Amino acid sequence: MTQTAQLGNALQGEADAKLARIVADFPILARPTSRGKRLVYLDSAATSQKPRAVIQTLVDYYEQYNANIHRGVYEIAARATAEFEDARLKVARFIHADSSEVIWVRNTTEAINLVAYSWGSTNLKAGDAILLTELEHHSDLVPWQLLTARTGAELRFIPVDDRGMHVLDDLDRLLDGVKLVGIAHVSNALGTIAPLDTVIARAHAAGALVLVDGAQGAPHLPLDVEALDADFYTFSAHKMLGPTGIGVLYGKHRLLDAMPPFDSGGDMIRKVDYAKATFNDLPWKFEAGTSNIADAIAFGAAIDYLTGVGMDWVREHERALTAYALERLRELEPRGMAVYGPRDPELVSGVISFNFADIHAHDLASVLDTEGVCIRGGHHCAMPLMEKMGWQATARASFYVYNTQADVDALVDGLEKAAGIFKLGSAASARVS
Ligand code: C6P
Repeated sequence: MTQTAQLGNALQGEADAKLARIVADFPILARPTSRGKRLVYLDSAATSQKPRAVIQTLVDYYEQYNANIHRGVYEIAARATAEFEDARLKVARFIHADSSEVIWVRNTTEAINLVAYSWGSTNLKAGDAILLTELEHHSDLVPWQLLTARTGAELRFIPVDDRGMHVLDDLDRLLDGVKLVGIAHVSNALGTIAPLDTVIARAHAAGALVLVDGAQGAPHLPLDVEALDADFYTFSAHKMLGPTGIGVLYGKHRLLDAMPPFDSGGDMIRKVDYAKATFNDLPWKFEAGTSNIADAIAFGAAIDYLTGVGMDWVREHERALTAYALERLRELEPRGMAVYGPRDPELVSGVISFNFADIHAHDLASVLDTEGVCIRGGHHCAMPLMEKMGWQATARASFYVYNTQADVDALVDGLEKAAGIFKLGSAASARVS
């Protein structure tokens, strides 16, 4: 064996060992399904699994220092406050922001609604426009529909081509009169990575702000909001190894500072009399009422975990897995496999959407479930995109840190089984190519 081949084998061995260690950190992956199958979890775009460290952090909080924050002076209250604010610092470092710019919310959906109400109520009027893309999740569409309906502003869309790639030819014309651009970092339906640098630079040149829906971006791609120059960036902990019920709105300090509160009540005030109130500093101005303390702290543990694994490693692992999956799915093309979205693993992030001949995506998901393989079938909360593309539904496999080539093989085996059940011949044609 040559020295280069030896080095190659050693590196591969190290990579395999790292992946095996990661898989072992997720207790749910070691539990067989009720049919005695290995759990093959390919639905991380919906929600991710949780490593032991995150689960243990929740247990520790409730067993050792459960108390309300920013109020009590006793020991466990002080610890809860310190851990809660420390988790915010971890998030801030993870995305390269200042901790005053990290607002805890329930999830991406709430973060976008916060901006649509708070920023939108004071900054948008009839004659203005909001520009979205045709790839947006309902969470980055419906709040803007409601806002534009309230204000009389216009809603416009950056088109995508039949591979789900943004078409920017008309961008400058589309940006005329636009006050804010809302764009998904990564499409949950097709995996397309948005050309954020171009869109943000041209939006700013046209005087528009940019909100990036990072629900599928922050979990999978290295992120530096300062370098990106996004005005707002939103994400959910549950899609990045953390618990449900906690998420983040990042916003530039001067923008958040100028925005009125969204919710109001305790904790977000500085001084209150019977007639009026003044508000707390950032970030607490936007955090009314008792926060989701335990889940914020456990999100901090998820951030520690991802930092330990390394976000460059996460991206490279998912890129390689996507390349492998695209290759394996190609074997099924003669039987009607149609893969949607950009086919280049450089242009997508860990999501593969497809249809298999005439088998409905829900039927595919049900057959795969009997083999322990979890995928999502449906419209993926992107109904306008589905309609534009002429798809009733798609099947979607999505990857994360704990997925392996064996998981992709299990997916393909399950699809072979579905082909048998639905008696697909070798020359069946795809419903949509
Ligand atoms: N997409 C999926 O299976 P919440 O529910 O607020 O945590 O995230 C909403 C959301 C916003 N934007 C994008 C791009 C998303 O993918 C999601 C959630 C899940 O694709 C559930 S529909």
